Amino acid sequence: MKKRSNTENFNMERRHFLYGAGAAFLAGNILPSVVEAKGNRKSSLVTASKQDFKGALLKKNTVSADATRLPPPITRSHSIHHEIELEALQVEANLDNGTKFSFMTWNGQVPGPMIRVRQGDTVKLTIKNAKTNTRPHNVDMHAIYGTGGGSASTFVVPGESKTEQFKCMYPGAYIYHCAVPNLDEHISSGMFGMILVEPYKGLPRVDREFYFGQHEIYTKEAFGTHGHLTFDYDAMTREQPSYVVFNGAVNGYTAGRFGTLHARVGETIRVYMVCGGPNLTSSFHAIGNVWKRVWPQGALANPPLKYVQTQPVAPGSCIVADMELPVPETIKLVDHALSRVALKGLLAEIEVKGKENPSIFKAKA
Ligand SMILES: [Cu+2]
Repeated sequence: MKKRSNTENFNMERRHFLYGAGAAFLAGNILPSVVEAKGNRKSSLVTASKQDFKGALLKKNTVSADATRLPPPITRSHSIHHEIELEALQVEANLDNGTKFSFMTWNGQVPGPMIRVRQGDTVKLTIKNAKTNTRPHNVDMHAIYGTGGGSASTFVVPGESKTEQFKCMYPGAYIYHCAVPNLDEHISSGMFGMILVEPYKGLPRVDREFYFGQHEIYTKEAFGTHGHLTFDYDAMTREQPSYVVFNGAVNGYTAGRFGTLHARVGETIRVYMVCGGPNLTSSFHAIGNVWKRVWPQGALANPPLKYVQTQPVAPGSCIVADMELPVPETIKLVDHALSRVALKGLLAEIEVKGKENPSIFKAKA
C-alpha cells in the first residue's frame, strides 16, 4: 500500500484550503446572533464570557487533559455570548513512560478543552494555527448548523487565525474535531474535544463531574516500545491501532501511573466522554458499577436510559453518564472490548472512599 507522504498531505490540504476559502465566501457568513439575543425578552441579559482553558493538564510533558478541570454547571436562566479561542498546537509529548508521540492537539491537551454553553447562547469562536505548526487545521463542531460544522470557515494554515460565530440551537454533548482532508490522522493524533450545550432547564445536579476522551493511535512500533513512535498510515487503513487511550495517555488515571480519580461514598458522579476514534466504537463500561442514568450519544433532549451496563459510544459521538456510589470500591472505566484494556493502554480508575455498607456488599459473607 502506498504511503501518503507529508508533502502529499500538505498538497491535499492546500487544495482543501482553496475549496474552503471559496465555500466560506459563498456561504456569505455569520449571523448577527448577539443582536438577535438582545431582542429576545427571555434572553434580555446578555453578557460576554471568555472561557479560559489554560493549565488543564494532568501531568507535565503529556497532553493528558485533567479530567476534573471542566467548566462548572450552568445555573443561569438566560442566554449569553461567549468568546472562545482554540489553538491548534502540534506537540511532542509522553504517551507512556519513556514513549513519545507527535500529537496534534487543541490547546495542547487531549481531549481538547470542554466548551460548556447553554442552549440559545451564541459563540464567537476563534481558531488559531500556531506558527510553530507544520500542518493546516480547522474545526467541525457537531453542535452547530453551518457548512462542515464550521470547518470551511475555520481552515487555517500555520500562523493564521479565523473567527466564526454561531448560535447553539439544540442541546446535547457533541464532539468537535479537526476536519482537514487527512482528518483521520489529525483526530488519531489528538484533535478532538467536546462542546456541551446544556438544555434550557439544565441537567440534574451531581456531586462531581469528570471529562474523558477516548481515541486510538496507530504506530509502526509495537505497544510498549520505548523512544519516539512513528505514525503508521497502513495500520490506520487497516484500523489496527497499537494504542487505545483515555485522555491521551497510557493508563493515565490509574494507581500505577499518575494516580486514580477520587470520590466519596454517597455521592453521584457524572462522566462526560467523547469518542474521537477515528475508527473504533467504545463499549463504555464501569467495572464494579452501572450507569444509573445515561444519555446515549449525549442526546440530552431525550429522557435518559436507566441502569445500563455497557453503552456504545461511536466515533464522532459522546456520552453523558451518571453513577451512584453506595459502597467504597475502585471503579475501573473501560471499553469492554477488553483487549484494548489488557494490551493497548485504555484504563481509568476512580477510587471511592467512605463507610462500608455491608447490607449492599460485603467481601466476606
Ligand atoms: Cu488538524
